Amino acid sequence: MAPLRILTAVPICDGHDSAVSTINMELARHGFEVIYLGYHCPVSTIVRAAIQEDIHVVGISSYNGGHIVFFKEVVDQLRALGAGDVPLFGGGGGTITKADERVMQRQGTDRIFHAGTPLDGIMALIRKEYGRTLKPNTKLRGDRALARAITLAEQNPTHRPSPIAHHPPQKRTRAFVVGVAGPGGAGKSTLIDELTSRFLRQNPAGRIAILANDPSHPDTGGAILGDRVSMIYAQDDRVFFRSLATRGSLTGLSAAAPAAIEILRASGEFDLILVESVGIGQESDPFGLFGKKHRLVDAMLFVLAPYYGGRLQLQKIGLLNGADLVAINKCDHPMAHTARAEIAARLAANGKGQRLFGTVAAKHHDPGVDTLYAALAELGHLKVTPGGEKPCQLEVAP
Ligand code: B12
Ligand SMILES: Nc1nc2c(ncn2[C@@H]2O[C@H](COP(=O)(O)OP(=O)(O)OP(=O)(O)O)[C@@H](O)[C@H]2O)c(=O)[nH]1
Ligand SMILES: [Mg+2]
Repeated sequence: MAPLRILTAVPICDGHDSAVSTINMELARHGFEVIYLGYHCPVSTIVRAAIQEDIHVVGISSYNGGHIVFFKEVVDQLRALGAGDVPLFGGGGGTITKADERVMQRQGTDRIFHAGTPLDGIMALIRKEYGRTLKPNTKLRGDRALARAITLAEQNPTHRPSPIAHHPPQKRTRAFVVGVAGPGGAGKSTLIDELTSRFLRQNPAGRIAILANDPSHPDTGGAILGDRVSMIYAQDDRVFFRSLATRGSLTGLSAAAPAAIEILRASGEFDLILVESVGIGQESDPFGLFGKKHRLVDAMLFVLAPYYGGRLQLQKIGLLNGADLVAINKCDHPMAHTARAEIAARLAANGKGQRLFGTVAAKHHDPGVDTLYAALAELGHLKVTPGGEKPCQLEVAP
């Protein structure tokens, strides 16, 4: 059976994330895949993620005292969106009493794990009660149908389910597919979120899909799929976001990623599909840029931070030969100036007209990200609302 996928979150107006972090680590250690949303999460964010991630169960860690109302709202919204079969459990130490639990169960919550419950017991119960194989279901509609098609691809990466049968598109859009790769922690997810904000502003009716690959732990098979935590703008109904664990694939992508891209393309729903690789090093070619296998994407954005080492390390990064766009992110770092000069020289030596950008993804409205988005939109012939973004001078010509 494929690993259980669990969505965890802390409710809005609650910053107690220490308990859920412990639970997340324990879940991963027991071979579960955890999609973590972080703290201060509104109900709508949790419900949207539950649907798009096609998880087995939602787990909420709540300490702010609002659990009776909050859990009920999650159940109600899941039901309203045709996902009433998705179970919900939670914990909150001594703040959720046994009497509260009884009320919550009547309102649709499955169970509460109270203070003092041993972690091993929690894990064993989750495996026993919530482990099941998610099956094809022709009754599913919209994002849920799309999400289930990707789940089936994860179960059998060589099988190509027909998403159209499940998900008749309202319109037929030709998607521009961009691979986003780079070392772990360079800011890929943060940058994707900022690019998403520009897409949403400039395409008032368009949709964007994000496929975020994260590594499975080689020892346990579990995974913390944490790319959603870096996302602010991507918490929007016009964004379809799916996290994929690599499950032993060493390419930098889940083995199901090619099928997932195909499913998203074939749905006709999306103008832009961004595929984030796991944090990768010097020898990967996740998107098949160099001709040994089928090329998965229409363009590739390589993201790196200024502290990559030195010139020699740059020479070793093969993807710098194939990237269409290169972003030096974290340009607020003191080494950014040197990095720009070194990378510009590296790209100039390639002689392929690759474009280099300096970005600070951690800053909203960063002009470097504006310029990068403009270049991406131009490459993909994406709609750009006039006046949406002002040009800026940060681009470095290689
Ligand atoms: C640590 C802590 C903090 C830390 C938080 C650090 C962090 N990043 O999480 C700090 C010091 C920052 C803090 C701050 C505050 N805290 Co505080 N905090 C606690 C404390 C001591 C422990 C909570 C905890 O992490 N427990 C560890 C977990 C692992 O164990 P557990 O709670 O027993 O949970 C078990 C199960 O429920 C289960 N579980 C829990 N969650 C989940 C989720 C899933 C999916 C699953 C499967 C299982 C599960 O796991 C455990 C297994 O045994 C509690 C008191 C207490 N003893 O519970 C107060 C407590 C929660 N805090 C409280 C308060 C009031 C606050 C503040 C508002 C204080 C203030 N005035 O500033 C702030 C608010 C912060 C914010 N932004 O939200 C109150 C809440 C009262 C209420 N709701 O009515 C408590 C109860 C203290 C009290 N008695 O007054 N707090
Ligand atoms: N100072 C600074 N920090 C940034 C910038 N962009 C992202 N970060 C921070 O860098 C950390 C990693 O960012 P992510 O977006 O998660 O990086 P990632 O490349 O997606 O990471 P993986 O998916 O784990 O490989 C986060 O704490 C971000 O807030 C930036 O421009 N400047
Ligand atoms: Mg990431």
